[in-house]
Amino acid sequence: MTDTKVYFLDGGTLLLDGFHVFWNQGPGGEVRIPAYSILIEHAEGRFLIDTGFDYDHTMKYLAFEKPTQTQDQTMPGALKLLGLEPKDIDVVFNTHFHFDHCGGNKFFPHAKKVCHMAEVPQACKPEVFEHLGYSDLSFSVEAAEARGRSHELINGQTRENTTFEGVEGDFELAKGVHMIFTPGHTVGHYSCMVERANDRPMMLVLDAAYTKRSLETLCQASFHLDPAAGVKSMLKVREMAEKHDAELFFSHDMEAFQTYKTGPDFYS
Ligand code: 5PN
Ligand code: ZN
Ligand code: ZN
Repeated sequence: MTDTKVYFLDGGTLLLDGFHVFWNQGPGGEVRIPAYSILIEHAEGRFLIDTGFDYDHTMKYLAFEKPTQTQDQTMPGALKLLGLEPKDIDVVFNTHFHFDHCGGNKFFPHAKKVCHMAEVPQACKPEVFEHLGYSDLSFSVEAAEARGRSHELINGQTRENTTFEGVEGDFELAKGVHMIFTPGHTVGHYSCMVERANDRPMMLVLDAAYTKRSLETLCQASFHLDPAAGVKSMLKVREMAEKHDAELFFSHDMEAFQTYKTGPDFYS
């Protein structure tokens, strides 16, 4: 039995105002944040958690975020650094459908797709203030049709190859890969804790807390559905991380990300 390996797939950067990263706290000003996906190589298969942003989509709908993405930071490019191709991925799990987490789904028509059962319906009919977050609909024929954007499906997506298995609550995606339901940021957001054979578990906080400071001060991003639920989810992540002595990894913290292993380097 092979030990589980965790790879961070660098997906480039986006620019946000400090008041978006730290809701009602700031300080304001330009903050460049990383975006990444996570590959879990497991005895039960290759699991990809999120798929980053699509550069062209971001330039079309969110050009003010001044995206940067090299070839090596595209989904196929990042996998190639590990000697892999999109077809090598067995399961894609989307923590939520914000554009910076599902832009590369189009490269995985063959993979099994899993997400919270309420996320696709929410992407089909988001709250008015969620439209920009749920702007990349290339992950789902159902969502693109519901939003009148079927013309953006140019990668051979079909209902069949963009259908998700819906899950709810806390569950194990594979042995030792614990999906933790952390709603608030979105209706069906998940964080993930991965057990390792010879080291502390990894707590992948995802967008429940963009940065280390966010979790420490319970300050969520301004992009959220339910801020009170978001605070509860941050407390849940803190408690679980403490209980299991887990190492914390944040979704959009440039200072922290610069210390993470990326490319062919992995955690095990
Ligand atoms: C990086 C980023 N930019 C904008 C939005 C948004 O409107 O909802 C989520 C989000 C982002 O993660
Ligand atoms: Zn998000
Ligand atoms: Zn995000």
